[in-house]
Amino acid sequence: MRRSRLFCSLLLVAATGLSTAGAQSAAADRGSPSARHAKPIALDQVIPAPASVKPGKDPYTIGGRTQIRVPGASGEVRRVAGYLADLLRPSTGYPLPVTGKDGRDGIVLRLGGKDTKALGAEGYRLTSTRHAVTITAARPAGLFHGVQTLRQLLPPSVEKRSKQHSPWKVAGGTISDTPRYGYRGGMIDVSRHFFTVDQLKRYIDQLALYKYNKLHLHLTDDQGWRLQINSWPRLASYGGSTQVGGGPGGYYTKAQYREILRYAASRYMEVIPEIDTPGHTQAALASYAKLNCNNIAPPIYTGVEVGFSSLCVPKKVTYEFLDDVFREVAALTPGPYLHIGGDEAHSTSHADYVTFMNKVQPLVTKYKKKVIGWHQLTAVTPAKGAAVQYWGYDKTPAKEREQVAAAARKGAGLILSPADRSYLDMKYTKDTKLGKAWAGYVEVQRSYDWDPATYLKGAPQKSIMGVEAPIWTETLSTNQHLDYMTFPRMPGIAELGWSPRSTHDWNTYKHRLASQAPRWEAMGFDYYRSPQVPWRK
Ligand code: TNX
Repeated sequence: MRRSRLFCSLLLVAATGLSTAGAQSAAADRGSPSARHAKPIALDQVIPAPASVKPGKDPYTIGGRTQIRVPGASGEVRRVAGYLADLLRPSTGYPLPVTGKDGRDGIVLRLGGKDTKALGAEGYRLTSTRHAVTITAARPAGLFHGVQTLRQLLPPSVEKRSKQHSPWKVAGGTISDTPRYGYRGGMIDVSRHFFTVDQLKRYIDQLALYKYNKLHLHLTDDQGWRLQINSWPRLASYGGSTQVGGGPGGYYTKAQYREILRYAASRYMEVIPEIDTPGHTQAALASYAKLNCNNIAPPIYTGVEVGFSSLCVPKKVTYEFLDDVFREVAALTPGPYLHIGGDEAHSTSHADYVTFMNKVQPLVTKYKKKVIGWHQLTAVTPAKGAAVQYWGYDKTPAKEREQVAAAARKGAGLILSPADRSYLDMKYTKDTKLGKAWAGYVEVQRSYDWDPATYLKGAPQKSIMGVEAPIWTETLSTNQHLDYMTFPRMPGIAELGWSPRSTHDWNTYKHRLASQAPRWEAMGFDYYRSPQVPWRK
């Protein structure tokens, strides 16, 4: 009897993640004297590292009478204030009313005003004094990013959804912060394994914590077509009916896709839909016999090989099909980009690939969208305004790299997602049970320690749009799987995209990263306990 009780309480501790929470946060949870006197988190401990930090004197303390002020604010600023209130109310237990009344105390979200121009579309300034924490920005996205910073300045237990007894102090001083790059993307492969709308919302929230602003959805591949297309209904109903391993798969109705977009937009994240072509198309080929050169529909695929399928390049119907798909996807998607894939088309001849891409890019621009393609797209001239996504790794031949750099010199934008740095599905070490290893093992330091500005030799600075962290899901099917591969690498890619190069330093970063763990635990996120990171026991 005794033994089983002990066992139960041990289980409980493990389930709440308290066993590995930082000593400081555990003390904070209990409201112990040491917690009450605990120093607030220093302003420069945030991930991604802020562009500029000036420490001040007294901290601000959120209390039972704190109000969230949005003086004279638009609906959008009120929404950001509401989002902040929803974050803070459960753990603080305070009412934190949102008010339009101006005042010098409380938490103040202020849009526009003098000196905000330089903050740009996404920057913010956070000033903390004894009386108030004020977040100022030129645009609502900046306020949202400022709120993420404020979150990280409060004790980790702020992330719990029940009342905690921490002193809710924010260190005094000023942060002025703007991103290094405008493109900071996360990609999730919903084809190999299907993830529900709620799972995507959870992933969006994880990305938003670290100021990502793009969500690239890999919607189609050999193993599943995941978006309803009215003019070709079997794509989703049949092509979406399974996944790797033969499970039931699934797809998003148009209403569900809009719901994902709406949720992403509420986190200031733009959705980039990908329809992968001409390879990675078995789900489409299986759904419609006429898309195949031999008019025979192959079986739907549930394995994990790549490079065996191709749309039929000579057939007219191929382009009618893509015209229909792009028209419907473009109509659903407010963002400027449509990703057309183009990777690993190993069963399309080079000549066919060139013919295909030259015909298909205009189908995207026709619907007023800009093209993004994986870097193989540089085998042709990318359309005007197009971006190419580099996913090479240390073994990528120099000739291939140079082809991409040359396209960038001619005006193509460049998104960097080197597989041996930013691929979240790569194993950390040989012992990692999940993931793949074709680009090598990617431990946390390797993932963090590179510079987007110099990574691709010969690419001009102005071509570099930013970075992306893709998570491919051949081996990943649950939230726990995603968490384990995402954390702790995803925050590092965020920092490469946001923070000035001058802040880049593994030896200080690894400590900042370690202090994120109690937050992940408070939110119920699993993570890989990398021996490279000095986690607090
Ligand atoms: C390469 S990266 C792929 C994907 C796989 C991934 C697995 C890219 C554009 N294509 O089809 O899922 O590797 O790591």
